[in-house]
Amino acid sequence: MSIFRYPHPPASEITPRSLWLSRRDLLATGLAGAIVPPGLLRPAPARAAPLTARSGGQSTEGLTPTPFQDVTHYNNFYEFGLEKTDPAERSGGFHPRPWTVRVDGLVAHPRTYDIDALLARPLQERLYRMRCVEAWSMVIPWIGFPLAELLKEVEPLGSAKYVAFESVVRPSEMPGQSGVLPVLDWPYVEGLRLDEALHPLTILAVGLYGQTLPNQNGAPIRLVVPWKYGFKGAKSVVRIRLTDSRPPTSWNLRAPDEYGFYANVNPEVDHPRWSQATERPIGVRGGFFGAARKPTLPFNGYGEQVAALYAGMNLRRDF
Ligand SMILES: Nc1nc2c(c(=O)[nH]1)N[C@H]1C(S)=C(S)[C@@H](COP(=O)(O)O)O[C@H]1N2
Ligand SMILES: [Mo]
Repeated sequence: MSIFRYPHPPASEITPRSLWLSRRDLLATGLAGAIVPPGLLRPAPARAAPLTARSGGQSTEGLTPTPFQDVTHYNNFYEFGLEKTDPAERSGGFHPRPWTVRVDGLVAHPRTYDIDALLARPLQERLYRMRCVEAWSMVIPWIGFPLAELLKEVEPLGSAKYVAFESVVRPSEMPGQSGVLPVLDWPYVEGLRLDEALHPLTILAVGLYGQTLPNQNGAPIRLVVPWKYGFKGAKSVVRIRLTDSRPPTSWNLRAPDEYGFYANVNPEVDHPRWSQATERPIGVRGGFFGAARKPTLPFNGYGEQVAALYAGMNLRRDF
């Protein structure tokens, strides 16, 4: 089995240790092209600023937040490398200022938003489950605002049917983007149907745990769609474009038989290489094989709010 054919999840999650170690060696020698300027190897300085938010009003019954240390040190952000620890360790040279988000495409009023203006909006805290397609999960206290707010301001045209998201391309600050490891093409791109994008649960997050977003979590602004697998939540977003056709998405381009466009969390549709029936809560002792492993819920537990979006669809085919 080639780890390059099947890069998600990283080898350390599912492959034999020998294979995992051999890839680490490859990365360490720089053979894979993942050579990091020394300055980027230092951990991110704590530059977070406090954010104030009111409750988003979602039911958070029974949800215990994953410890901050896990939320910020067990990450997927391939622009900084493939290992879970890479984003925290290698994002210290990333500068989330100045930053703008362009919202355009099929809209009446295309606009460029400055990040500081977005941060000055009324912000909400949303305690959401996050379920990675790799079968681990977290509970994260995000701070942000509904994506629908921005979309309504730019006024989607009647012809707009989808929303495309683009993450930043900055190889000088993102060591994973200058590697030649054939995993993903840059920019990282994602997409939603317009009705999914307008759903009140869909937010743009600018912070977590009461402070601005750490670089490794997608500073300064990222998408969060809690009923979908984590990879739908594009990090460090610079462009949001309304389109009339389904936009290409990074993991679907990489392996269309493994990662669908919809990517709704679904315990009944297994990934071709592992079951999606259960998940390993990060930061909970005994999570991997032990008793803490828990059942995965349809739509990640948000079915009551979102199932109607998919009425009449075949969710096995449109996975
Ligand atoms: N630009 C970009 N966005 C990304 C990713 C990535 O590699 N690049 N990884 C995705 C995946 S697979 C997951 S599970 C989540 C992880 O978010 P977190 O590290 O903040 O928990 O980010 C998603 N967004
Ligand atoms: Mo993921």
